[in-house]
Amino acid sequence: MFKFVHIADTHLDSVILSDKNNRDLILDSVEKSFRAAVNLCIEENCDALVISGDLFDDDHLTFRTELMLRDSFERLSQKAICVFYCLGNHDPKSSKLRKFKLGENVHVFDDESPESVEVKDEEGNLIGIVIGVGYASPRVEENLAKKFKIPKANTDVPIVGMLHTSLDIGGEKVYSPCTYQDLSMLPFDYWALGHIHKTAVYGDDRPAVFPGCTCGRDFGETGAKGAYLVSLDKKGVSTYEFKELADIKWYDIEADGLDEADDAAAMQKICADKINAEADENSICFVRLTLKGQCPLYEHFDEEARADMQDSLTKLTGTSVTLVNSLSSLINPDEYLGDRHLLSIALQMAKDAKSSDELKNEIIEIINEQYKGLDGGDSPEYIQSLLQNIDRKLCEVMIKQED
Ligand SMILES: [Mn+2]
Repeated sequence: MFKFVHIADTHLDSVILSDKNNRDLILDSVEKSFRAAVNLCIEENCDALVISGDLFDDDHLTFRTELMLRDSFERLSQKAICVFYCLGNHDPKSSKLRKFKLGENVHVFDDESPESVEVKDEEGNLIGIVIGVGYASPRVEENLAKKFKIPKANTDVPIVGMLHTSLDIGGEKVYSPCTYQDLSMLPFDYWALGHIHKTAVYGDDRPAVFPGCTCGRDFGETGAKGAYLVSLDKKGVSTYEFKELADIKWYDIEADGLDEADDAAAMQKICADKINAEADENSICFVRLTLKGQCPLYEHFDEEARADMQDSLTKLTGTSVTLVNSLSSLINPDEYLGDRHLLSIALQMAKDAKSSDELKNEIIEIINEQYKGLDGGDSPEYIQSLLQNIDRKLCEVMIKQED
């Protein structure tokens, strides 16, 4: 049996865009999540810790992180647990990261040609084979999965492939793009992948697994974060199980149903209920709550009110709340259509524009002439999004002017 903990994308020493208190808290949690992976290895009597790239965020390495890693690898070494670490796009071989000694028990895959390493138990018996590649530079357009070969060595033991890849999930094709098909063709028992910061599992009995990052650092990294505890047995049962490691959690949620919130207390209750229903009370939670839809408080909900509500929700829910105002007024534009006044004409024009490709093309032409190089500004989708709420905006502006 070959038992290990699989992590990826810890991004130690990341730049955190937050105030100092939160920044310290988040960096602490990122560090704690790595230590938690090490603890899990020791508690579960694992043979290895497998790190599938992006252990570091960039060239920056603090003394604190160096000391933490040395201590962690040393603790693993004392339990005869080895570490396999393949380089990703954030910590490639070309990185200017300050050099430091990792430890005798740490094997780094830093070459784009696959390297095979035998894993032995304390008696010297072969228990597994780890084959991995590492990024030479931050951009790897080549499909590195195609470079892996069927090992000639003893395959009575489980084989683990290590690769940092975007898989075929889309986006830029510079993170060793490959397909699950490329991976599943090889007789490997487990693919330890990294790169996407979400948990994703492909296949069942010989899975390719993204464990996700070990700890979320912003609202783009929501949900439970941690590691996979993997136990591979050629003759018996193999298992793999997600283990939460991070003590902080990020939530990006929306609150609507504010159409009857006619005072601050009513608004506070709806928001607090929404947060309490979602936030994990056993974690330190960061919640971005976007207020959407029609609300009678729309006109009074200015920046000061938003900040007040954000503070009160932070205190009330025990989470760290970031409140985003996307509220709209109670106005129903359809009520003003078909009358003989300026607003009605403007609304009709907006309505026509929404359904007229000709008009959209005309707008695109104007944008191209006047705002050359505007990122995505000339796409029909962008124009459509601009037109989405234009009727409501027209009502707000023109009715206010009439008052
Ligand atoms: Mn990456």
